Amino acid sequence: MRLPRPTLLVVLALSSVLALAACTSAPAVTPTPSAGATSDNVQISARGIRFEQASVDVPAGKTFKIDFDNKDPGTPHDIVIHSGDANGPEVFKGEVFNGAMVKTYEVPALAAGTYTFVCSIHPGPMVGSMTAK
Ligand SMILES: [Cu+2]
Repeated sequence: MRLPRPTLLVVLALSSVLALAACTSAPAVTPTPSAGATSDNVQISARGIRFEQASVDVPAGKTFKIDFDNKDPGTPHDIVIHSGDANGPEVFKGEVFNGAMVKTYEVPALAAGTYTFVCSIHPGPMVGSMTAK
């Protein structure tokens, strides 16, 4: 006995949806709305236990990425962002890693305002200001 034509179409549509779901469920990458916009990444680098940028501007109200270039071989650094000054609430903490190496941090959306970024390993000499606008 043959299936009525509309039923056959539904079965075909369902099976292609399932096939698509099976193909796309594997990657564990978090989807981002602005995928591939690497040129928009904020650039911060560290050399000689100092940040090379005294201040950086970042976009307010949306997630953004920081390319952190640790240029100190064998020396661990990270970037921690505090609201206001360095004693303010921590709003982001990046992974600590040894140089020389570049890692990209994904930072959650920050409200417009002023922030301070520090290295948690060397908070004295490694400090900079960040403006979200
Ligand atoms: Cu450091």
